[in-house]
Amino acid sequence: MDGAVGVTQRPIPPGSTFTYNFTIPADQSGTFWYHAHSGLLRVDGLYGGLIVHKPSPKPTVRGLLARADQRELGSYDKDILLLVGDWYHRSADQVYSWYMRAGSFGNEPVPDSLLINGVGHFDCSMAVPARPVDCILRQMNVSYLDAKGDATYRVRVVNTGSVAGVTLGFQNREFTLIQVDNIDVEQQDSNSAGVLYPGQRMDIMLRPSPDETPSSLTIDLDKEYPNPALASIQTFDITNSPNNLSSSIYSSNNTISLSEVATRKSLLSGLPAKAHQTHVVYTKIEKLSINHNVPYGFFNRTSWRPQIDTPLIDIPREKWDKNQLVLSTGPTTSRRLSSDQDKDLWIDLVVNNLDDSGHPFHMHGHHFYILRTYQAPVGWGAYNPFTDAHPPGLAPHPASSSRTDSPYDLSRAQLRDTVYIPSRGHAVLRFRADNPGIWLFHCHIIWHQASGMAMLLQIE
Ligand SMILES: [Cu+2]
Repeated sequence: MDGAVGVTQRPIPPGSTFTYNFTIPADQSGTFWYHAHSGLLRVDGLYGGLIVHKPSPKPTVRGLLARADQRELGSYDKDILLLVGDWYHRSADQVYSWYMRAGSFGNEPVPDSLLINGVGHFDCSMAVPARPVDCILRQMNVSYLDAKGDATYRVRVVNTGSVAGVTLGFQNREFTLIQVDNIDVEQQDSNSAGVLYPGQRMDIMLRPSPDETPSSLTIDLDKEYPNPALASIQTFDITNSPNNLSSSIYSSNNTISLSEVATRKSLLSGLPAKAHQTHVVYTKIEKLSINHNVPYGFFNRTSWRPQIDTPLIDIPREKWDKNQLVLSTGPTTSRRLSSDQDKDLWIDLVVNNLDDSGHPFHMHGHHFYILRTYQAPVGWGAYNPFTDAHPPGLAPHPASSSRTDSPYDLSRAQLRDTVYIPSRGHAVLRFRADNPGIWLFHCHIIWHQASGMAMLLQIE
């Protein structure tokens, strides 16, 4: 019950009720979020946080649930959830109509503003004549982040936005990064971390400020989608401190790069040197004349759209339509070598991004180990392990003649569920196919997802 319309369920009609019933494994906890997976509803605000606490040894005792997390990660005084994302002043349907025409040239619609937990601020005088905003100047006293200076807060950050990555920075406060996409990482101290792309999460422990100096939070929207009318760097006071810090300049030379953060060592121990199966796909936004130069997202030759009304799990495979690109692990009996002692099936998925922009891809149903991401300095940066002797940008392995050695440094693999694949590059993802079903793999930039940048994995 992952909510993927057209794959595992029908859309929930307006005014009706649907109950999601799913079991969370004991080893899965952390910061998640729920959001509509039908059309563009997520953009207009149909989302919220979903926090899973570690099971307590005595779950019947009230209050112990949250404390199980605390014992593991060190104590903290309070949980704070920050749903951070870009925001448009027009409805999602209007924005999408602008994008899905030849005249957009495939340039993604640039956001007008940004929201934290549904609230933002916008300078009315910044609105451009081409896009008038019904705007009233109002002094608001909103506490975006009520984190008093004398306590430690576990701040859970989710990028709930449509297109832009965000970097978070704190002035006069230090934090420890503890989780990325609800997975424990080797802890790191800083006052800034990014880039957090749509769909991704990070958990930090925000420490007390040493001398109760007023502090602030700065959010920096990725410059990939610049809008001259939008202040891409915005500062928010922490607590309703009397000092207005908005004019002060925030800087950090110590920003944690989330794409390089080390997953906690113990979580890498089960990662095998080789996978049983390797699948290779290519993805790109294409403006084809056959589609009147309107941008559509593709995997290989297929642009995904949900099969009308009926989810794939209810349709025999021979009746799936031409918009469904499905990679299948095949029947369980034929999939493993007889010599294989390991009962688990491991899959390598090589995703080549032939596009001029990067894409944050999310896989339903599984976390995956990112063995490698690569961006080509020149050319396409594509990798096909069936035809290429070694991945581009990597020297041939000294012992590659044996063909058993991994070309990847497995000790640096990152366990996540949403990976940013750079432009003209690729990612190699390895995952344990232990969750049977049909799972969507899609770009989390909503305009790309809606225009077809998605495919399916069938785990049998
Ligand atoms: Cu994308």
